[in-house]
Amino acid sequence: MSVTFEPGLLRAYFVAGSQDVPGRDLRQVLTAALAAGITAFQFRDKGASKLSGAQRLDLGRDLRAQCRAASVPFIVDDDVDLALALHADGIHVGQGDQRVTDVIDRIAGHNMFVGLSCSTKDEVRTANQIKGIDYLGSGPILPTISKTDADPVIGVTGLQMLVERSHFPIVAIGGITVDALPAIAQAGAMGAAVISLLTQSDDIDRDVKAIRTVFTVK
Ligand code: TZP
Ligand code: MG
Repeated sequence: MSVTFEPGLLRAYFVAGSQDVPGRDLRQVLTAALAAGITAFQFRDKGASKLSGAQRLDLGRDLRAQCRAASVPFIVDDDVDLALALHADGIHVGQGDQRVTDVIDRIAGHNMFVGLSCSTKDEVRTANQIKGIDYLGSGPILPTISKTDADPVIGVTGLQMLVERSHFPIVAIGGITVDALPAIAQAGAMGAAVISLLTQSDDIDRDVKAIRTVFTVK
């Protein structure tokens, strides 16, 4: 059974790949994050990842199984073949990745939801015309250490501008700290997508609960 999309899934959205937990096992970090109550997980194994294709598939299978057992949606970043192989619930694509319309065509019939990164008004305007998108990811809200080729910081003001124009629910991403959460919610985001807040946390349970407290189901 795959998880169907609903905006509440965006509340506490954990993103990670092997490159985000050097010297550690992502399975263990995900176990803690799931136990703490994340509402979605995106497998984003890229950039400085040292995994081979076979290792990525292996790791992905385990992470996928963990999410399934917790009834939390499992989303794959920017790799349709991997998403299909892992029977992901969703796929997320960036502006520089495969064209979102091609991705939507390829996953037809696979019951997968679609997220698209948008950081400008023009990108949101274009996305609004595309049938098959379920949510947008927007940022970076603040400077990030987790993505070397990140777009310029848009801030909470930029986020609010995108929220006002978007036909889709938006999850905010990039440099998000616990302190930044109230302003992000105020700007109209449905949730926060985070890497380092959780991969570098000394208390994952506390930090996931902090996110969930700010983004309550509307
Ligand atoms: N896309 C825009 S910023 C970013 C991604 C994947 C990285 C987010 O990581 P962090 O550690 O939460 O800033
Ligand atoms: Mg692979």
